[in-house]
Amino acid sequence: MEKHYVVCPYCGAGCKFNLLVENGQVVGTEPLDGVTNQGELCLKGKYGFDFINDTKILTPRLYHPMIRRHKGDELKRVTWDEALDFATERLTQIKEKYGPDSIMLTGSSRGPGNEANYVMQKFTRACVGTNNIDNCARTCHGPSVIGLMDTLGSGAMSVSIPQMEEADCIFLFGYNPSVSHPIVASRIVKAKERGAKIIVADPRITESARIADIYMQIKNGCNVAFLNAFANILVNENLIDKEFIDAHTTGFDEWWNVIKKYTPESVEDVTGIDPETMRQAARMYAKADTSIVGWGMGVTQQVQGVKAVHTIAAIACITHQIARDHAGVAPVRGQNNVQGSCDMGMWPSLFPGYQKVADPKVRQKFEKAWSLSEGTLPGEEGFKLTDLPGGVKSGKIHAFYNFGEDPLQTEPDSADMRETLENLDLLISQDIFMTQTTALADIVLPGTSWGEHDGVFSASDRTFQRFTAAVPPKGECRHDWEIFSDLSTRMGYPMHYDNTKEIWDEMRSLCPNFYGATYEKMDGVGYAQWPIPTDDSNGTATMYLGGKFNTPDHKAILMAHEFVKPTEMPDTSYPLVLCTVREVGHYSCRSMTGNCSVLSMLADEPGLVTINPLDAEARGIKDGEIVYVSSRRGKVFSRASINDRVNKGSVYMTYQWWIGKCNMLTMHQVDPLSGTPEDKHSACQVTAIDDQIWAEKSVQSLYHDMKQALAQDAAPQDKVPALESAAVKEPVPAMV
Ligand SMILES: Nc1nc2c(c(=O)[nH]1)N[C@H]1C(S)=C(S)[C@@H](COP(=O)(O)OP(=O)(O)OC[C@H]3O[C@@H](n4cnc5c(=O)[nH]c(N)nc54)[C@H](O)[C@@H]3O)O[C@H]1N2
Ligand SMILES: Nc1nc2c(c(=O)[nH]1)N[C@H]1C(S)=C(S)[C@@H](COP(=O)(O)OP(=O)(O)OC[C@H]3O[C@@H](n4cnc5c(=O)[nH]c(N)nc54)[C@H](O)[C@@H]3O)O[C@H]1N2
Ligand code: SF4
Ligand SMILES: [Mo]
Repeated sequence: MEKHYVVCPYCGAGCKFNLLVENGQVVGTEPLDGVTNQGELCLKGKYGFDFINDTKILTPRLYHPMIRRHKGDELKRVTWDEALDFATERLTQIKEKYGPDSIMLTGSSRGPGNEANYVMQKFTRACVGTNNIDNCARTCHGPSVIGLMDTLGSGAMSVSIPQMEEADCIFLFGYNPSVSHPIVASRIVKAKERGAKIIVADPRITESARIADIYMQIKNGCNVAFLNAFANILVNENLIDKEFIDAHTTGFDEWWNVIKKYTPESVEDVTGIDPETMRQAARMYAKADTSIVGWGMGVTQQVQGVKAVHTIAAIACITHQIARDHAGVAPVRGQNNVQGSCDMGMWPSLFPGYQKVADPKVRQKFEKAWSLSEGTLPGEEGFKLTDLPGGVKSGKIHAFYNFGEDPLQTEPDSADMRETLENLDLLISQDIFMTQTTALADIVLPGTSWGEHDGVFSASDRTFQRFTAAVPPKGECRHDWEIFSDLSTRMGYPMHYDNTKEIWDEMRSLCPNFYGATYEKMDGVGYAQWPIPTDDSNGTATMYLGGKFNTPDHKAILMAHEFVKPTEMPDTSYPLVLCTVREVGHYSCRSMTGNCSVLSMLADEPGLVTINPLDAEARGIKDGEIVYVSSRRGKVFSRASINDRVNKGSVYMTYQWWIGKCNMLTMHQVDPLSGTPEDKHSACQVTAIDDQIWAEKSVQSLYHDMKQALAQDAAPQDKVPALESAAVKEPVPAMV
């Protein structure tokens, strides 16, 4: 049996393991002693591998390039030459007619790795000539990156994942690690066993809430009010470090001018938290020797996402629970390589290594390295991923190159997103599976999968780790970085690399903070944690040691904001809050987990809508029944899961499902400071369905039809047998 070391392609915990290969097929996994996982794996790491083998459980792998020459044509299998020549012709036409900024691209935070993303952003900037490049961090921890850069000077976790086990207090705010990052959750359990205090603030009673010393069941959408009150207690009870504030921060007086009004009593209506409980939590956090505050989508997918992050940073700074080992801020990044996409400059204002496109000196450096004449690289910030719908409507964006994302499943307001994608002059999709987005593409480019290529991923805590190919590429699939280099060359900007190491070495030569992260250092279970300017260590576990922040004067900037309510509050038509969260066994658009034999058995369509027993009873809904969930944007089937661990007045859906697609219901309303959608808060209604037999059949037939349509798109020449449709006696919700 062959063994090849990899880093997990699911969450950002960065677990290392071997892929076990027999007769050219991946047959299993074996945990390794990686720096973050130390021999442990969660169920996705253990069982999430066989999608590589093209199980066709959900959708087929893409094996060959395809194009549709004219809108409305069927996708047709073509050679690589035909596909890339067609892409060259269409992109060049659009660039000449509407300018380079009419083309938008997005990087992939999943399987491809840092090298492919580096090459894609180089193609975007040097060949297309635009900064319109982004990645799914926009819908995710974008507010953490921006909020922390504003206040501390760097957008990443200030501590490392292993340090979470060593802290004396862990405060989890809008973050559910037992589902999202099980190996981080296991470290939190170990910290608890060691005697650490756990504080949780979340509207749902999560697994972490069950082991918490203080659990606060906050109201949905109250974050800035809650954090302001928490900060208010810290100052009023003198739980702050005045010396640290004076020496290492600026703006305290203006900050306090806002915060001083927010006593816990004054916002109790908004937060739902008894002031005395909040006081105890504030004391616990501030008085512990070392505290880490961890947060997730409960903070960022809100209209005040960046503002909440500013306040969290301020709380850590005024208590000096930062800039020391085991004390700091932990926005634990979601996707396995979303930290990496940001590291590689898949961001409309940043080159690789967080170097600003607006800085002429930085542009000159990249122009020289990329053999461009001076003044060629654009200096204006490009479009964000969530600018796509507006950009297409206003005629500013004409082409979209989608690399390893599935916006039709994962962006809000799917009906509007479908219209956006259909109205583009050109949609290119480069994926490993036939996804809903790829099915709409004019050009489909099949990349090799994780397991079939080499590269480096960045874990959530800035740890670079290498992963290697276990099996050869399937069909005609090519490495993502080869596809970009070939296309760029055809478009007149030649690029050639022989392997990922060449790309990596070019990248680190241009990024001072990554320079010491050599391939040699990252062999096997080796790793490199940035900042790592030189080659003589494994890098930096704790940032800002001694209070030296990455701002121009090395001082943290304290920022405070007034609380504003979420955009769409419940009313008589839509009386419930819809909050969208995660499914433990499935991952994002589920193209990968849905094709794994073990994981696909854990949960299936139409997914669940979790509802409090009182809300279910008021609607005559029984546990396990199919129901309708509707909002101003649409109506879908889901299955009721009655559970008193969710608060009354709110329901929770996961975003993995096609039939029970919560993004049919969410709205395209974003945090103006980051462009991040307000996925955690919109208004909805849940209604019972009398005829359950009809509802079950409708779900099955819709699901079957979608699977069949995607299989047909992936292999237009193969006929897929039809299944008898359910008798439809009333129109079923429209699917997109
Ligand atoms: N199994 C699995 N794991 C995953 C993923 C997956 O799809 N499946 N996705 C990955 C990705 S991309 C990411 S970004 C991470 C995300 O990981 P998390 O950040 O844990 O994501 P969520 O579960 O969406 O939201 C976290 C919590 O926010 C709470 N919340 C909701 N509204 C509010 C509020 O107003 N205030 C506060 N304070 N809390 C609130 C929710 O109840 C939820 O428990 O997970 C990663 N891990
Ligand atoms: N309602 C709601 N919506 C949400 C969220 C929510 O909480 N609620 N969360 C948001 C968050 S935090 C995130 S991060 C986004 C995630 O949104 P996406 O990034 O769209 O989701 P993924 O499933 O990670 O998409 C990865 C795609 O890359 C493909 N892929 C994997 N490996 C490779 C490879 O090696 N090469 C190529 N070319 N393709 C590859 C996969 O098949 C898949 O189609 O979803 C967001 N959407
Ligand atoms: S915790 Fe995350 S990185 Fe680790 S095995 Fe599970 S999904 Fe993979
Ligand atoms: Mo994410």
